[in-house]
Amino acid sequence: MLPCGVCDFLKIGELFECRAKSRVPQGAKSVIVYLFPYWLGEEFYKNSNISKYAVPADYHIIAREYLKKITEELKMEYPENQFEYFCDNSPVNEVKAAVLCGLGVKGKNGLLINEKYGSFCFIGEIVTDVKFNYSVPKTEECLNCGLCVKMCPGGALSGNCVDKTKCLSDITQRKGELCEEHISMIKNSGCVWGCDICQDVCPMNKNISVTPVKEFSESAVARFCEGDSIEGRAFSWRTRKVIERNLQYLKSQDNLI
Ligand code: B12
Repeated sequence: MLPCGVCDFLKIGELFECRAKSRVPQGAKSVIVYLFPYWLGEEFYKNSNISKYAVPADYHIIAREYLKKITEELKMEYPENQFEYFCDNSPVNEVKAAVLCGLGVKGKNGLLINEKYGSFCFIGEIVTDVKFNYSVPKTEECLNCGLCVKMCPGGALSGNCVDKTKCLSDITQRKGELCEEHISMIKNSGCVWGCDICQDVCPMNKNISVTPVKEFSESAVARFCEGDSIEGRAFSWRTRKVIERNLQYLKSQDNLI
């Protein structure tokens, strides 16, 4: 069973500007948030050169399949009401929504940390005009150890927010040639897509459970090599050019590729 909770839509606050915003139901009252854990176990990532979130098949596709099915069932039960599902490309601040739904705490790295699955969870949600019973948010906070802030390679974390311009995950996704500083950040990380450093150092990610989502474990590929297919992978939206450019940066220093 996927971890799930409900929060008051009005508590989400300002919605992100995006195309999906127009799909939010009029008079929305509840956000039903689901977590899609993706941790596969330490062993799995030993030789990996991509971020853990990009190891399984594209989560957008898998999470949306689950959300679509749940939405259809809800529509059958509440034929007079509206239900719309979102994942990532969403007007909803998903970390905030998951916190409000009692699904975990927000770490200093800006991510939702669930008690059982750590921060290695994707977030998806259904917005509806039905008023369901709201879940109770956690009263605890993250451990406040500050390791994520300290170890972030770009100094992107301040403890309150993420400076996207300095976040290595964002840097790996940019198009065109990168500056020397950013190239060396990629080389040092040994990772050609995304970044997990702020999650890997988090003590709340120790002894977490592996994913119950079989679509993630069955599709997992821990490495990206030159010429590999990008179809159905989390990095495909950025085209092969970007990830292969990063691969060349690593190759040029004979790093792990
Ligand atoms: C844009 C984006 C990025 C950008 C910018 C990130 C950022 N935080 O700004 C980049 C490309 C850098 C990125 C990177 C990553 N991302 Co991203 N990203 C998003 C996206 C699409 C929007 C986030 C956003 O713009 N936030 C805006 C800022 C201002 O919000 P904020 O800093 O979190 O919060 C402010 C307020 O909302 C408020 N607030 C926040 N929470 C709460 C809670 C309560 C109760 C209250 C009252 C207030 C409050 O206070 C904050 C300060 O003003 C979300 C999906 C979504 N729709 O939410 C995924 C999402 C956050 N990303 C996700 C992932 C997996 C990642 C990576 C781990 C991928 C990787 N391994 O490389 C990294 C992690 C880097 C990091 N430490 O953030 C997951 C996170 C899952 C989780 N467990 O939390 C999400 C939710 C996508 C998903 N559907 O699963 N991401």
